[in-house]
Amino acid sequence: MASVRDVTYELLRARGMTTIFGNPGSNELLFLKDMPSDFTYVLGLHEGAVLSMADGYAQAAGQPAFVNLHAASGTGNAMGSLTNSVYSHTPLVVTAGQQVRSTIGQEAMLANVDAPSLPKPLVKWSSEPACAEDVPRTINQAIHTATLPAKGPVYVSIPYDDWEKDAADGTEHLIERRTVAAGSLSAAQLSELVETLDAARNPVLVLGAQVDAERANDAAVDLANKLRAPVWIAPSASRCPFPTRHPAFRGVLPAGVQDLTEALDGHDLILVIGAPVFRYHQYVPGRYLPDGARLVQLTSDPGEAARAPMGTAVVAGIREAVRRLAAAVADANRAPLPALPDFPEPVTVDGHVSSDELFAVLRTHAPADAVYVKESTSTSATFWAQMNLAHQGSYYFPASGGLGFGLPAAVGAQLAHPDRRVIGLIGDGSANYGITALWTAARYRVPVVIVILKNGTYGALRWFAEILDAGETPGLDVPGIDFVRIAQGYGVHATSVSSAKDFTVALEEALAGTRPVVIEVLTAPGGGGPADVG
Ligand code: TZD
Ligand code: CA
Repeated sequence: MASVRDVTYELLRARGMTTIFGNPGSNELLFLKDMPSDFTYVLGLHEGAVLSMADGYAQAAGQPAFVNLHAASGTGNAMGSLTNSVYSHTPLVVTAGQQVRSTIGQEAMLANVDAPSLPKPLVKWSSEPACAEDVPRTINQAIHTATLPAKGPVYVSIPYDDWEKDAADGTEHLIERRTVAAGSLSAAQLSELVETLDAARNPVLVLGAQVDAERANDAAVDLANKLRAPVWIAPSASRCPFPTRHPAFRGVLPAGVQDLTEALDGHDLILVIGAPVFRYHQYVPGRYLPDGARLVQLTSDPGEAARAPMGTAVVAGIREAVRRLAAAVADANRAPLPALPDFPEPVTVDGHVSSDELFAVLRTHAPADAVYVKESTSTSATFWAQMNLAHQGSYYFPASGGLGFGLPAAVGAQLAHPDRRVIGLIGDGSANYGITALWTAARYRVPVVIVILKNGTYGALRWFAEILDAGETPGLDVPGIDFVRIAQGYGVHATSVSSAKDFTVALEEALAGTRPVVIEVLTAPGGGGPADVG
């Protein structure tokens, strides 16, 4: 007779989920017992790092990832990271071990009281199966719920005395079960959109993370080419949906209402694809739309469609919708857009590496298909000005603004991408929230390159303090952190540089090797423009 555990592993294998990210406790050991040899358990030392590693892995692999945490305490530690997974629509099946069923009511040590409520309202769905025999079906429901549109994290709490119980009959149906989403545009909806685009005098495209997540990047380029329309990245986007050196590329829209509206001034049609409308950040009230402009949003998330304050929304799968739109629109009768100007000359600062220099070195020395996970919050303007991102899945960013994503997500993305190099660009403030992922990188020989931009301060907060007129508040600086020794302590090779030349050498050395490397770079404060997290 197969046990609940046997069937669960069979199910995970059938769904391609043979990598498990976790940090165990007594409640999880009977799940981990006799783990089949084709499974890999990736141990993280703190649940925030576990969750963000799984998030980076799931996004880079384009498939759901399985997370196993310890009771309420492990879940609680992971919840800051979970806020990012919500807004990046990362399909994560987060499980947590629960105390033995008969002892939960007594609130025995490490019982997870009212477990399904704990991760709400972050997760799409949350459950604790009513009995042991329902565990495999509940996990199957969790996987399908996480992956059906709009994708997102789900949570299942499992009492540990369930694992060795007999499985229910009929599990073969569970293993074979498939769910598919068929939400595409009807012919009438498509032709209405095409008519709207063809009739526009001066349309603009605003693309979001879903374009990259659903691999619609090439279709978006076809659409921009036929429309001869400029393309912006939606504010706060967590992925890069469009090649950044294409003549149509205009950068990332500012995240204040009035600033964003001004950036789109003069356009009569704003077509937003695969993004919320909009994920504003700094409070700069103003008009939501330029005078005379119409906004149409195409999203695979009904929640994004429902909550936008303006415009029309169409809910559909992005990839197919953009492909069909690109095929159906007329070639616009407008002048082609001229090539972008050359990259700006990087500013230099004595004794430091400016962020432009740092990004220019990456552009010229890292592989063209390198994957960047960026959590350096005051360097966004220089990043977009200096980088040349042309490949799908080249850029990941903490979608909710919760720090602690970048470093572990870079490790997770590298695990998912044996064929591409992953480079984490992490601020000296941000690095601390997920630093324990360095140990996982060392332990599993994950050849990720972590660049720590050390300016000794929370640069983004200095920018915010200025626009909020908050003055010199406490808690703005982080001097005296030695990332070389911290990395070495976790078993990761590390070096510190303070010139662009030394950074180039360190980067080339790291990229030539097959082990994880930390490069601490003494960067100059300022110069990066608006903060992209605050
Ligand atoms: N804690 C968490 C979990 N998320 C946050 N977003 C913050 C605190 C607040 N915060 C920001 O939003 S940006 C920032 C903080 C502390 C500074 C990050 O500093 P950094 O990067 O060194 O990583 P810069 O380039 O110096 O800003
Ligand atoms: Ca900093």
